[in-house]
Amino acid sequence: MKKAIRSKEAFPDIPPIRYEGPDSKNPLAFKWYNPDEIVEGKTMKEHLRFSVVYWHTMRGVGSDMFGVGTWVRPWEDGTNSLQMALKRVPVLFEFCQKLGAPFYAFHDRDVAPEGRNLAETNKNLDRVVKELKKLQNDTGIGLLWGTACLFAHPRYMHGAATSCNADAFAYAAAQVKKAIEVTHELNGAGYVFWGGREGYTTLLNTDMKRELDHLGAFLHMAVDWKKQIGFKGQFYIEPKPKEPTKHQYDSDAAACLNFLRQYDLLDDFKLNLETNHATLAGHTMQHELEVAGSAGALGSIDANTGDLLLGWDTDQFPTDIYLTTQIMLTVLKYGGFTTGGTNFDAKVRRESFEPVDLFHAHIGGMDAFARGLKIAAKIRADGRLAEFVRQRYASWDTGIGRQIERGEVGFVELEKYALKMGEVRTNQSGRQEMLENLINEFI
Ligand code: XUL
Ligand code: CO
Repeated sequence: MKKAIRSKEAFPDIPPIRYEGPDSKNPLAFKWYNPDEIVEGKTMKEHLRFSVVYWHTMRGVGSDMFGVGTWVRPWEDGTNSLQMALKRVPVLFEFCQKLGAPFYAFHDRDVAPEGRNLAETNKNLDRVVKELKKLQNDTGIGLLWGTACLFAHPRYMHGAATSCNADAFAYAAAQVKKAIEVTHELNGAGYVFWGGREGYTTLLNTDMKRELDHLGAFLHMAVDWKKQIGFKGQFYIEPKPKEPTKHQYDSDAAACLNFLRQYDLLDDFKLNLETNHATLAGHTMQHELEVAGSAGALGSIDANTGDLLLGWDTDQFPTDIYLTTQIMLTVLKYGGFTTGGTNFDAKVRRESFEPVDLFHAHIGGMDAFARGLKIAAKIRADGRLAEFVRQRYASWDTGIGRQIERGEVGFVELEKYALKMGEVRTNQSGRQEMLENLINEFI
């Protein structure tokens, strides 16, 4: 741990969070996340690559559709000024440092306020980026990914890259150009495109084909710019089916992959998958990870969880060990994170209004993922689950199965084979219940 980053701390009563093991009763200690512990040949820190988000943790206020903010943040002065933006930077780094989170993520407008025009806005951003860079260097904490907020300002009410208004498209292009530049300046490991309003609220007023063509063109411009400035970070698309729009074009992993393929962008993008977005799409997170992983596009995750009894994006901190086990099983299966990480796109509840709640929330999420990682590694070392799946497909390893997979036979040969074979031999039971019991042996 490097030196404390300033004399006047934002969280003076909170010590650096340490690993104390499963028997600890200290709520401000890790029970499972032991950063230097080796799992499958890498430290937990290297596997999980935890990241804190600027938007919820630094800019959230605890408001909802029915009420104003409730969160007490003593360092805030109540303004969205450049001065306040600068004062907020060391708070974020103190938080990450005390928590032991190696990364953070932001939208351009989370870190710096808009000015009277784009030039002034860019100047504000440059000023704050200078500060972010300084504190990154002082603390060793890095930027997991940057992104542009293309959904909050009224100019984007109809969308940004998919707006009916060409001027809005142009403004968004200028904004993303700058956001990629500052992400590059901060040595970001990636850059995310989440299409907040890239969708529609009614098809009565929407030319879907034209909007999708524009989105494809926009992303090509972003790829061109990335290459031109030499930014080596990974581009991601973050799927979400709805909210704030009724339908978002990047609705789920499969829709994103299809879009990227259709517009010849597959080589330049991976996916950043968020649990609550998966559930809003009617999928499990494991499904989304599997769809991305099997296409070679599993990039990063936004770690949170929804409430299945509520139909919206509650962005709660993940605490369900079964969920984190499933996530880590799939992440490990596809080789683990490289540029990506476990980014807590999650917020404390409106009633959890004290600064210390930010620590409880992140500690819980980190411990849940550490536990999921350890359980997943044990299931993999045990090997019974993988062996069951391998056995289930054994008919493809020899004989006619192998010939089909190798493309050596077509309908004519298969008809001949079926006529000779008689009835299909019964295969093994799917054993779902047995496998569910097997997973529970490890939890
Ligand atoms: C919104 C969401 C975004 C993205 C970044 O649901 O997840 O915060 O992660 O724009
Ligand atoms: Co997200």
